[in-house]
Amino acid sequence: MTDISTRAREILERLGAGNPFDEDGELVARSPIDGGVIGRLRAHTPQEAAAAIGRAQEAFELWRAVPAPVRGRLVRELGELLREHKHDLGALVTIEAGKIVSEGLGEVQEMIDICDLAVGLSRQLHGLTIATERPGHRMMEQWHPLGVVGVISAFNFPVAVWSWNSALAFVCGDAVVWKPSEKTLLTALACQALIEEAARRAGAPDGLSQVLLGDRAIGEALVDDPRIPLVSATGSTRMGKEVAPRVAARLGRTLLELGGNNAAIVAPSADLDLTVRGIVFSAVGTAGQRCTSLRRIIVHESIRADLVSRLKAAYETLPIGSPLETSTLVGPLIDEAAADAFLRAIKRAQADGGTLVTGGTRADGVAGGQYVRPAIVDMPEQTEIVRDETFAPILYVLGYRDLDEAVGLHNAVTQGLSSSIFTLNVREAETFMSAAGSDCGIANVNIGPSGAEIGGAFGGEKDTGGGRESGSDAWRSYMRRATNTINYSTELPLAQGVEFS
Ligand code: UN1
Repeated sequence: MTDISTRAREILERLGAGNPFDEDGELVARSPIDGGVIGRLRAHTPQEAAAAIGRAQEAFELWRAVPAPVRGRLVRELGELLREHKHDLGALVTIEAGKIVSEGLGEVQEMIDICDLAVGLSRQLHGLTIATERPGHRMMEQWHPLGVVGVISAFNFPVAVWSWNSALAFVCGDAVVWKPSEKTLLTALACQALIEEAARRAGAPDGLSQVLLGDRAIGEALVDDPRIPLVSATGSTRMGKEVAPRVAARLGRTLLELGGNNAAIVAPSADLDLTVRGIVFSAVGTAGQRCTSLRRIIVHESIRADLVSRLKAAYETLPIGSPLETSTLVGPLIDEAAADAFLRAIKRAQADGGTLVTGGTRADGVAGGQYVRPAIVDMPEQTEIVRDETFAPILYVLGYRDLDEAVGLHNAVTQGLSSSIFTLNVREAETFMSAAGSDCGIANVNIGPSGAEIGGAFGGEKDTGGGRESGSDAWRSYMRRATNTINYSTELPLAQGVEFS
């Protein structure tokens, strides 16, 4: 057994997940750090999935009767456990997803943050009172628990995305059945162990949170089950385009977070030191494997050469290697397919006339892992490969002459998750954030497109799915709205002036 495998097993033990391994299991838990096997796990069958949904449904019926502020206790306990185990869970994220130590810890912090938000929210699930046209009447809205929420999540945020959905779903009175990525099974089991402990402490019903390990068949079990009114799915646009019509065919709801191909406009007035730091974090953080990763720079021609040379210099000092080393800034890609896609995309960009400024090759790292040098490719125009999302650290550079052209290039892709502009010019900043500017769900000024905090609603437009998770009023997706009209008079006036006597 490798050191990494031993370490993962020790962490699972400490987090209360025991020894979940089964030598005959169909699923393989690996670490992208060295590509090594940590252990095998058994997949759930579709029959087991159906039974789990049934148990979640029963738990939901008990849970929805618990007052929301009391439900908040479950999430408070989860937040406490996450604080206590932040170091271990963060390390497991590093081992299983390949994130550097700081980003593994950051992901757990994001979970703690959403728990804090959800606990407060448990006392703030509010509806409106609306003026009625009828005397002696009152009209109002109530938000009720929705049911069992199906969560399908991706490898790149293996624990935070579950928590964004679950923390809100639990305070909203729902149950959650989760299908994590097949690439991040252990972090999912760790979260499940923590939420089960939180449920014991809070006296929440058994079965409120379930995790189902498996492939497509398990995803389909969630997508097609009429007992699941909401499927929240994070992953590729291709996956979302399969999930959405199937859930819609049974008139279920979806909340989709699909891919991204995010850009930053760099205007002539930009503070270039700050801009370079913002760009490098967003383009290279998580080895370019965030939905929010920066993949396109649209820079004013007057500063293009200067920006590119500063970025090249910064890229060439990036420490690449094992994400367990605290000095590393670029860890491995998740698997060989990701590295192949990276190398293929660079070849295509070069064939389109792009100039490889730096990187774009395999890098030394830990034997068995897929390490690459983050790439900058200066492009003559926004060709198809630039408009495609390659989930890897490639940064395409495009030039512009006026802001209209920049916004045009910015919006000329099918994706619409996150975006940013670097400028000290208030007209440009406000134009970029206006309705005529960025068409994304997130539009930032003087920070990159990644690294959103949980207080805002998170999600995108167009091919990125239209869903909104985490902060603001995203909680409403996890509840159903009832409009109530109450007559406290002795008359029965009808709306719209209808007479019926
Ligand atoms: C994702 O990549 O799926 O804004 C989520 C960010 C993180 C979340 C990214 N807070 O980069």
